[in-house]
Amino acid sequence: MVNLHTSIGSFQFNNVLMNASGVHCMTAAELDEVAQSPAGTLVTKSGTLQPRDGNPAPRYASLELGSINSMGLPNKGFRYYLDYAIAFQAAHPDRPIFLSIAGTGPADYAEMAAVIQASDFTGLTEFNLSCPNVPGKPQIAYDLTTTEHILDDLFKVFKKPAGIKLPPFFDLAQFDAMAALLNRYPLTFINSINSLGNGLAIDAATDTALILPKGGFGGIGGAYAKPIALANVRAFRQRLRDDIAIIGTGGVTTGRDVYELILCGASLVSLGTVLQEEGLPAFTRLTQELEAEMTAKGYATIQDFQGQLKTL
Ligand code: RRO
Repeated sequence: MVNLHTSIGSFQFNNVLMNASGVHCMTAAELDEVAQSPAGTLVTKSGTLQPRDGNPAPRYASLELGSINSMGLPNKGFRYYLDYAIAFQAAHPDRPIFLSIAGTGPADYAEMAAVIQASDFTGLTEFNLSCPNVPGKPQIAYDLTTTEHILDDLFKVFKKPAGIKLPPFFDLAQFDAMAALLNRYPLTFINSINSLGNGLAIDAATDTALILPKGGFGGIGGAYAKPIALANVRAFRQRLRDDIAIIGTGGVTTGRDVYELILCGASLVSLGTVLQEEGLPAFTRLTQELEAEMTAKGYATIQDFQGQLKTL
Protein backbone atom coordinates (compact mmCIF):
# COMPACT_ATOMS: atom_id res chain seq x y z
CA MET A 1 0.00 0.00 0.00
CA VAL A 2 1.23 3.47 -0.95
CA ASN A 3 0.88 6.40 1.48
CA LEU A 4 0.78 9.97 0.13
CA HIS A 5 1.11 11.66 3.52
CA THR A 6 3.36 14.73 3.60
CA SER A 7 4.16 17.63 5.89
CA ILE A 8 5.32 21.24 5.89
CA GLY A 9 6.74 22.33 9.23
CA SER A 10 4.27 20.98 11.80
CA PHE A 11 1.39 20.87 9.30
CA GLN A 12 0.28 17.41 8.15
CA PHE A 13 -1.45 16.51 4.87
CA ASN A 14 -2.85 13.17 3.73
CA ASN A 15 -2.22 13.80 0.02
CA VAL A 16 0.56 15.76 -1.72
CA LEU A 17 -1.87 17.28 -4.24
CA MET A 18 -3.60 20.65 -3.90
CA ASN A 19 -5.01 23.27 -6.25
CA ALA A 20 -2.77 26.07 -7.49
CA SER A 21 -3.94 29.50 -6.42
CA GLY A 22 -6.14 30.93 -9.14
CA VAL A 23 -7.78 27.66 -10.12
CA HIS A 24 -11.08 26.54 -8.57
CA CYS A 25 -10.69 28.84 -5.57
CA MET A 26 -12.44 32.15 -6.29
CA THR A 27 -15.57 31.43 -4.25
CA ALA A 28 -16.43 29.56 -1.06
CA ALA A 29 -18.35 27.04 -3.17
CA GLU A 30 -15.30 26.29 -5.33
CA LEU A 31 -13.04 26.04 -2.28
CA ASP A 32 -15.52 23.64 -0.64
CA GLU A 33 -15.40 21.45 -3.75
CA VAL A 34 -11.60 21.21 -3.62
CA ALA A 35 -11.84 20.40 0.09
CA GLN A 36 -14.26 17.55 -0.70
CA SER A 37 -11.97 16.13 -3.43
CA PRO A 38 -8.99 13.84 -2.77
CA ALA A 39 -6.72 16.94 -2.57
CA GLY A 40 -4.61 17.02 0.59
CA THR A 41 -5.19 20.74 1.09
CA LEU A 42 -6.33 23.88 -0.71
CA VAL A 43 -5.31 27.47 -1.32
CA THR A 44 -7.50 30.49 -1.97
CA LYS A 45 -7.31 32.80 -4.95
CA SER A 46 -4.78 35.53 -4.16
CA GLY A 47 -6.69 38.18 -2.25
CA THR A 48 -6.01 41.91 -2.46
CA LEU A 49 -6.89 44.71 -0.03
CA GLN A 50 -10.00 45.53 -2.07
CA PRO A 51 -12.05 43.18 -4.28
CA ARG A 52 -11.10 43.31 -7.98
CA ASP A 53 -12.89 42.44 -11.23
CA GLY A 54 -9.60 41.71 -12.99
CA ASN A 55 -8.83 42.19 -16.67
CA PRO A 56 -11.40 42.15 -19.51
CA ALA A 57 -12.23 38.82 -21.22
CA PRO A 58 -11.11 36.82 -23.08
CA ARG A 59 -8.41 36.43 -20.44
CA TYR A 60 -7.75 32.66 -20.43
CA ALA A 61 -7.18 30.34 -23.39
CA SER A 62 -6.34 26.66 -23.70
CA LEU A 63 -3.28 25.93 -25.79
CA GLU A 64 -1.99 22.73 -27.38
CA LEU A 65 0.34 22.04 -24.44
CA GLY A 66 -1.11 24.20 -21.69
CA SER A 67 -2.71 27.57 -21.21
CA ILE A 68 -2.25 31.33 -21.34
CA ASN A 69 -3.91 33.67 -18.84
CA SER A 70 -4.08 37.30 -18.00
CA MET A 71 -6.79 37.23 -15.38
CA GLY A 72 -5.47 40.36 -13.67
CA LEU A 73 -6.04 39.29 -10.06
CA PRO A 74 -9.85 39.05 -9.99
CA ASN A 75 -10.78 38.25 -6.40
CA LYS A 76 -13.30 38.94 -3.66
CA GLY A 77 -10.85 40.78 -1.43
CA PHE A 78 -8.52 39.17 1.10
CA ARG A 79 -10.98 39.51 4.00
CA TYR A 80 -13.42 37.18 2.18
CA TYR A 81 -10.73 34.48 1.94
CA LEU A 82 -9.54 35.11 5.50
CA ASP A 83 -13.10 34.64 6.78
CA TYR A 84 -13.43 31.47 4.70
CA ALA A 85 -10.15 30.07 6.01
CA ILE A 86 -11.05 30.78 9.65
CA ALA A 87 -14.45 29.10 9.21
CA PHE A 88 -12.78 26.18 7.40
CA GLN A 89 -10.27 25.54 10.17
CA ALA A 90 -13.04 25.64 12.77
CA ALA A 91 -14.96 23.00 10.82
CA HIS A 92 -11.83 20.94 9.94
CA PRO A 93 -9.28 21.37 12.74
CA ASP A 94 -7.05 18.63 11.29
CA ARG A 95 -6.91 20.05 7.75
CA PRO A 96 -4.50 23.01 7.41
CA ILE A 97 -5.42 25.46 4.66
CA PHE A 98 -3.45 28.07 2.70
CA LEU A 99 -4.46 31.70 2.37
CA SER A 100 -2.95 33.49 -0.66
CA ILE A 101 -2.34 37.24 -0.58
CA ALA A 102 -1.23 39.61 -3.34
CA GLY A 103 -0.39 43.28 -3.19
CA THR A 104 -1.02 45.76 -5.96
CA GLY A 105 1.85 47.73 -4.41
CA PRO A 106 4.66 46.84 -1.98
CA ALA A 107 2.98 48.42 1.08
CA ASP A 108 -0.10 46.20 0.73
CA TYR A 109 1.69 43.08 1.96
CA ALA A 110 2.48 44.30 5.49
CA GLU A 111 -0.97 45.91 5.74
CA MET A 112 -2.75 42.63 4.98
CA ALA A 113 -0.23 40.66 7.06
CA ALA A 114 -1.11 42.77 10.12
CA VAL A 115 -4.81 41.94 9.72
CA ILE A 116 -4.08 38.21 9.33
CA GLN A 117 -1.69 38.34 12.30
CA ALA A 118 -4.43 39.86 14.48
CA SER A 119 -7.02 37.32 13.31
CA ASP A 120 -7.81 33.78 14.51
CA PHE A 121 -6.24 32.26 11.38
CA THR A 122 -3.80 29.46 12.29
CA GLY A 123 -2.99 28.08 8.82
CA LEU A 124 -0.33 28.98 6.27
CA THR A 125 -0.21 32.28 4.39
CA GLU A 126 1.28 32.43 0.89
CA PHE A 127 2.40 35.90 -0.18
CA ASN A 128 2.24 36.03 -3.97
CA LEU A 129 5.24 38.04 -5.20
CA SER A 130 4.89 36.88 -8.79
CA CYS A 131 1.60 37.90 -10.41
CA PRO A 132 2.51 38.57 -14.05
CA ASN A 133 -0.74 40.13 -15.18
CA VAL A 134 -1.56 43.45 -13.57
CA PRO A 135 -1.06 46.06 -16.32
CA GLY A 136 1.77 48.42 -15.42
CA LYS A 137 2.95 46.34 -12.43
CA PRO A 138 6.11 44.25 -12.75
CA GLN A 139 6.48 40.84 -11.12
CA ILE A 140 7.85 41.84 -7.73
CA ALA A 141 10.21 38.91 -7.18
CA TYR A 142 12.23 39.81 -10.27
CA ASP A 143 13.33 42.89 -8.28
CA LEU A 144 15.47 41.76 -5.34
CA THR A 145 15.54 45.17 -3.65
CA THR A 146 11.74 45.50 -3.62
CA THR A 147 11.41 41.88 -2.48
CA GLU A 148 13.80 42.55 0.40
CA HIS A 149 11.84 45.63 1.49
CA ILE A 150 8.54 43.75 1.37
CA LEU A 151 9.93 40.85 3.41
CA ASP A 152 11.56 43.19 5.95
CA ASP A 153 8.27 45.01 6.50
CA LEU A 154 6.21 41.84 6.43
CA PHE A 155 8.15 39.93 9.07
CA LYS A 156 8.13 42.90 11.44
CA VAL A 157 4.40 42.33 11.87
CA PHE A 158 3.85 38.73 10.77
CA LYS A 159 4.77 35.87 13.11
CA LYS A 160 2.54 33.13 11.68
CA PRO A 161 3.66 30.44 9.18
CA ALA A 162 4.43 32.19 5.90
CA GLY A 163 5.64 31.41 2.42
CA ILE A 164 6.10 33.20 -0.85
CA LYS A 165 5.05 32.37 -4.40
CA LEU A 166 7.92 32.85 -6.80
CA PRO A 167 8.09 33.40 -10.53
CA PRO A 168 10.32 31.14 -12.63
CA PHE A 169 14.02 32.00 -12.70
CA PHE A 170 16.31 31.10 -15.57
CA ASP A 171 19.86 31.71 -14.45
CA LEU A 172 21.87 30.05 -11.69
CA ALA A 173 22.98 33.47 -10.45
CA GLN A 174 19.30 34.38 -9.95
CA PHE A 175 18.74 31.21 -7.89
CA ASP A 176 21.83 32.01 -5.81
CA ALA A 177 20.77 35.60 -5.13
CA MET A 178 17.10 34.85 -4.37
CA ALA A 179 17.90 31.86 -2.15
CA ALA A 180 20.49 33.88 -0.21
CA LEU A 181 17.86 36.55 0.40
CA LEU A 182 15.09 34.11 1.36
CA ASN A 183 17.35 32.21 3.79
CA ARG A 184 17.50 35.36 5.95
CA TYR A 185 13.78 35.25 6.78
CA PRO A 186 11.63 32.95 8.96
CA LEU A 187 9.88 31.42 5.96
CA THR A 188 8.05 28.11 6.35
CA PHE A 189 7.82 27.44 2.61
CA ILE A 190 8.17 28.77 -0.90
CA ASN A 191 5.91 27.92 -3.84
CA SER A 192 7.73 27.55 -7.15
CA ILE A 193 6.70 28.37 -9.89
CA ASN A 194 4.04 30.85 -10.93
CA SER A 195 3.20 30.88 -14.64
CA LEU A 196 5.88 31.72 -17.21
CA GLY A 197 5.21 35.43 -17.43
CA ASN A 198 4.32 37.32 -20.57
CA GLY A 199 4.09 34.65 -23.22
CA LEU A 200 2.08 35.24 -26.40
CA ALA A 201 -0.27 32.88 -28.23
CA ILE A 202 -1.82 33.56 -31.65
CA ASP A 203 -4.99 32.29 -33.34
CA ALA A 204 -3.80 30.84 -36.67
CA ALA A 205 -7.16 31.41 -38.38
CA THR A 206 -7.26 35.14 -37.68
CA ASP A 207 -3.61 36.09 -36.92
CA THR A 208 -4.95 37.62 -33.68
CA ALA A 209 -3.65 37.31 -30.13
CA LEU A 210 -5.74 34.74 -28.23
CA ILE A 211 -6.41 36.85 -25.15
CA LEU A 212 -7.36 40.51 -24.87
CA PRO A 213 -5.43 42.09 -21.97
CA LYS A 214 -1.92 43.51 -22.42
CA GLY A 215 -1.98 43.07 -26.20
CA GLY A 216 -2.24 39.30 -25.79
CA PHE A 217 0.64 38.81 -23.34
CA GLY A 218 -0.07 36.41 -20.48
CA GLY A 219 1.26 33.77 -18.11
CA ILE A 220 1.94 30.36 -19.63
CA GLY A 221 1.07 27.19 -17.72
CA GLY A 222 0.73 23.48 -18.33
CA ALA A 223 3.19 21.14 -20.04
CA TYR A 224 5.18 24.07 -21.47
CA ALA A 225 6.26 24.88 -17.92
CA LYS A 226 7.35 21.43 -16.75
CA PRO A 227 11.15 21.57 -17.28
CA ILE A 228 11.29 25.08 -15.85
CA ALA A 229 9.26 24.05 -12.79
CA LEU A 230 11.47 21.00 -12.17
CA ALA A 231 14.63 23.10 -12.44
CA ASN A 232 13.28 25.81 -10.11
CA VAL A 233 12.19 23.32 -7.44
CA ARG A 234 15.52 21.50 -7.69
CA ALA A 235 17.61 24.69 -7.66
CA PHE A 236 15.83 26.10 -4.61
CA ARG A 237 15.94 22.76 -2.77
CA GLN A 238 19.71 22.79 -3.23
CA ARG A 239 20.02 26.36 -1.90
CA LEU A 240 17.35 26.95 0.76
CA ARG A 241 17.58 26.08 4.47
CA ASP A 242 16.25 22.59 5.17
CA ASP A 243 13.38 24.02 7.23
CA ILE A 244 11.97 25.94 4.24
CA ALA A 245 9.68 23.49 2.42
CA ILE A 246 8.84 23.75 -1.27
CA ILE A 247 5.45 23.52 -2.92
CA GLY A 248 6.07 22.44 -6.52
CA THR A 249 3.81 24.01 -9.11
CA GLY A 250 3.98 23.87 -12.87
CA GLY A 251 3.71 21.48 -15.75
CA VAL A 252 1.75 18.63 -14.18
CA THR A 253 -0.36 16.58 -16.57
CA THR A 254 0.46 13.06 -15.30
CA GLY A 255 1.27 11.26 -12.06
CA ARG A 256 4.82 10.95 -13.33
CA ASP A 257 5.04 14.75 -13.42
CA VAL A 258 3.94 14.92 -9.76
CA TYR A 259 6.53 12.25 -8.91
CA GLU A 260 9.30 14.22 -10.64
CA LEU A 261 8.50 17.45 -8.75
CA ILE A 262 8.76 15.46 -5.50
CA LEU A 263 12.02 13.90 -6.73
CA CYS A 264 13.31 17.46 -7.13
CA GLY A 265 12.33 18.25 -3.54
CA ALA A 266 8.67 19.30 -3.45
CA SER A 267 6.67 18.55 -0.29
CA LEU A 268 3.32 19.40 -1.87
CA VAL A 269 2.41 19.65 -5.56
CA SER A 270 -0.23 22.03 -6.83
CA LEU A 271 -2.38 21.70 -9.95
CA GLY A 272 -3.02 24.71 -12.17
CA THR A 273 -3.80 24.26 -15.85
CA VAL A 274 -4.61 20.54 -15.52
CA LEU A 275 -7.22 21.34 -12.86
CA GLN A 276 -8.66 24.16 -14.96
CA GLU A 277 -8.90 21.88 -18.01
CA GLU A 278 -10.08 18.62 -16.40
CA GLY A 279 -11.84 19.89 -13.30
CA LEU A 280 -11.88 18.12 -9.94
CA PRO A 281 -11.50 14.58 -11.42
CA ALA A 282 -7.85 15.56 -12.04
CA PHE A 283 -7.21 14.97 -8.32
CA THR A 284 -8.47 11.39 -8.49
CA ARG A 285 -6.63 10.58 -11.74
CA LEU A 286 -3.32 12.07 -10.62
CA THR A 287 -3.54 10.44 -7.19
CA GLN A 288 -3.98 7.05 -8.86
CA GLU A 289 -1.19 7.70 -11.36
CA LEU A 290 1.21 8.84 -8.62
CA GLU A 291 0.40 5.76 -6.56
CA ALA A 292 1.03 3.55 -9.61
CA GLU A 293 4.38 5.25 -10.29
CA MET A 294 5.48 4.86 -6.66
CA THR A 295 4.43 1.20 -6.67
CA ALA A 296 6.38 0.58 -9.89
CA LYS A 297 9.46 2.17 -8.32
CA GLY A 298 9.05 0.23 -5.06
CA TYR A 299 8.33 3.25 -2.85
CA ALA A 300 5.73 3.21 -0.07
CA THR A 301 5.94 6.82 1.12
CA ILE A 302 6.67 10.28 -0.29
CA GLN A 303 9.69 10.56 1.99
CA ASP A 304 11.24 7.48 0.32
CA PHE A 305 12.05 9.46 -2.84
CA GLN A 306 11.54 13.14 -2.00
CA GLY A 307 14.60 15.12 -3.15
CA GLN A 308 16.32 11.93 -4.32
CA LEU A 309 16.98 13.02 -7.92
CA LYS A 310 20.09 11.34 -9.32
CA THR A 311 22.47 13.19 -11.61
CA LEU A 312 25.14 11.92 -13.97
O1 RRO B 1 -4.77 36.68 -11.62
C1 RRO B 1 -3.85 36.47 -12.44
O2 RRO B 1 -3.81 37.01 -13.56
C2 RRO B 1 -2.72 35.60 -12.11
C3 RRO B 1 -2.03 35.65 -10.92
BR1 RRO B 1 -2.52 36.75 -9.50
C4 RRO B 1 -0.88 34.84 -10.74
O3 RRO B 1 -0.20 34.86 -9.69
N1 RRO B 1 -0.52 34.03 -11.75
C5 RRO B 1 -1.19 33.97 -12.92
O4 RRO B 1 -0.80 33.23 -13.83
N2 RRO B 1 -2.31 34.76 -13.08
